[in-house]
Amino acid sequence: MNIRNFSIIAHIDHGKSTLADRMLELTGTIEPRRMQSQVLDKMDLERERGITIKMAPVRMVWKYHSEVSPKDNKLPTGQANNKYPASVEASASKQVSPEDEYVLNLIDTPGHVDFSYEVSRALTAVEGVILLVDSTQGVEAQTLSVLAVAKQLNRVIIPVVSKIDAPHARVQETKAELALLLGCDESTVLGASGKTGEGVAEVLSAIVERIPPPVPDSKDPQGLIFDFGYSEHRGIIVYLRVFGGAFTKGDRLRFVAANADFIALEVGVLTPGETPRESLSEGEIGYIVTGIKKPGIASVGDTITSVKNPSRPMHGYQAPTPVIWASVYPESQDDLLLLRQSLEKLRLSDSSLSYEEESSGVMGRGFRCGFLGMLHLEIIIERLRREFNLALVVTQPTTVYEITKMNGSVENIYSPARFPDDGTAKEVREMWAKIAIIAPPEYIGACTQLLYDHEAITGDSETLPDGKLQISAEIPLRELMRGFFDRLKSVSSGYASLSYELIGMRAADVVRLDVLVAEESVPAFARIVSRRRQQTEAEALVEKLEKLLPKQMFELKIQAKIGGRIIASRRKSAMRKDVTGYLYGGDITRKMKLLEKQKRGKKKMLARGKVDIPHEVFLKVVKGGEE
Ligand SMILES: Nc1nc2c(ncn2[C@@H]2O[C@H](COP(=O)(O)OP(=O)(O)OP(=O)(O)O)[C@@H](O)[C@H]2O)c(=O)[nH]1
Ligand SMILES: [Mg+2]
Repeated sequence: MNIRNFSIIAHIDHGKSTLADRMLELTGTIEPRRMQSQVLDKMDLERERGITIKMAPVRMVWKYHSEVSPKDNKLPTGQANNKYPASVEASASKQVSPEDEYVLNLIDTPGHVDFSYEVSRALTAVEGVILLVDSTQGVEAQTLSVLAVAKQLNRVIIPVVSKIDAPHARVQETKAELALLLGCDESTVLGASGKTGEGVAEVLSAIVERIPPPVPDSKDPQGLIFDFGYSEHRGIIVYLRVFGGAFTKGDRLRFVAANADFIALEVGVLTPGETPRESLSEGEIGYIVTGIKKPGIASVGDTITSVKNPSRPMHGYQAPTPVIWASVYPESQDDLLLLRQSLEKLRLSDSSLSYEEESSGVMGRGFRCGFLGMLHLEIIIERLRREFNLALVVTQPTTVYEITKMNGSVENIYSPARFPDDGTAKEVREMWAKIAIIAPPEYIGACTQLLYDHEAITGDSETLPDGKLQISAEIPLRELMRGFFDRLKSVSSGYASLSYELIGMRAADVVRLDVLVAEESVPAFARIVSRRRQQTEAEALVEKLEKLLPKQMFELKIQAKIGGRIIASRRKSAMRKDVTGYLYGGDITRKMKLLEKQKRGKKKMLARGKVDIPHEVFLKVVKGGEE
């Protein structure tokens, strides 16, 4: 069997999934009547938002003819600009016969920065990548960061310029830019349109010619788990790349790290739906149904082998680092068990989700969850709601703070409510990130201002081949998560792009801001804010709450408190419900009675001081994340 394994990587929206559509069509993998746009984006949320969230493996069969191969396949490495020596090599072409059938295993990846963990996992399963650059946009920040991952793993890179049909496409310029970036000859950069299908056959041929076939790593069965899913009936389904031997239905297999055995209930390939096969052999990408229903056994990066002929474990993955945490509580404590089960299940299809149980006085019991970014948080919460029908309260997300107490003990704090506000901390440290922004020169002023507003330390900048500027800076992660992405997009009319990596803990100048509604502290609204912005944050927050909270039967006091002192407050006037409106006629005593009753009711509520804060208000305060 001739096999080529590859992944498509790019900045968000550069056309990966649409290019994959045309490949699936051209190879006859999906019948035309079942074709739809971005067919690999299967989740409702992916389709609604028009973005890929999860990587998607798919197997295609391509009848290769040497005539459709790109004119110039001789890929010299390290030319003129040798800053990015690319591993672009026509290494496979020697082994290609002029006409043959090839199994092409494609893994489509997400472009959003929150999901870069998906990219790094996908790339461990393949020998080469298609690096797409949108010809209407040029190289953007994530282009550089996904390229860096591909280079680190030493993958063969096929540079392709996408959307060549678009009216504003700058095909030649983008090709030149990409060639400079990779240090390769411009003639080796391909062009394709996922809309018209132009150039797609050439890309498929280049995959056959330039990407090397898989080389077996071991004689004994050896598979690397790069993802897994869960089915109510069949338990955990692992997605794996086979690096040695074969896996056959009915085999007794083993998760090496977890040291757990199971029988392969089914093995198969993804086309893109699950298609059972007798076995999966070396070089292939496919799935195995394990029947295991217990959480905590399957993990990405683990090796699968056979019990009879075990192979050595493969080099796995680094565990993902959550960058923000938020508490998730069921609206009704009756749903606590359901929430726990739902999180367990989600964890089985999203290995980057982490959580632990916690309890808070007012909110009851819930879970402290770690996410890879704001979008990841949003997606998980939305999935909990939709797929498990849960009504939830989610607290203001926060980054981690490392607190050194006066007595020298050190504690990591993931929740504002646990952050000391009484001066017991000797030192507070927080995570910082290194970021790269790429933007056209006319937006650099606005970007620099934004960096300043977010407490960043701006570093070098350099001009890229197409005239855009790349600025590097260091910024507290807290400030990056405070709507930085959205603001950057808005100040640059969408032209600036951003990538980031974590660089370590540094001293933080932050304070805890508490919110009181009707004189009662609402821990879910507590947040940790920069001292520099404490007053503006406090004022904006009470103003926002004044707008969002529904009127009560009494005047509602909304206050912000820092270190025991109220620093901002608002009052929301009471609602006056006309309880006598439906009465007509002259019975004045009846009217008086009703009004009296209303007054008593108000008093009672006031005494209880209890305000039911609607779910949407919690959401809006969380989602806005800032004022
Ligand atoms: N004109 C034109 N538009 C395209 C082409 N390919 C994709 N698009 C459009 O570009 C947008 C993004 O396309 P996707 O294929 O979802 O991009 P993606 O790279 O998969 O995005 P993520 O997975 O979220 O990173 C969609 O609106 C597509 O219709 C193309 O070849 N030509
Ligand atoms: Mg996509």
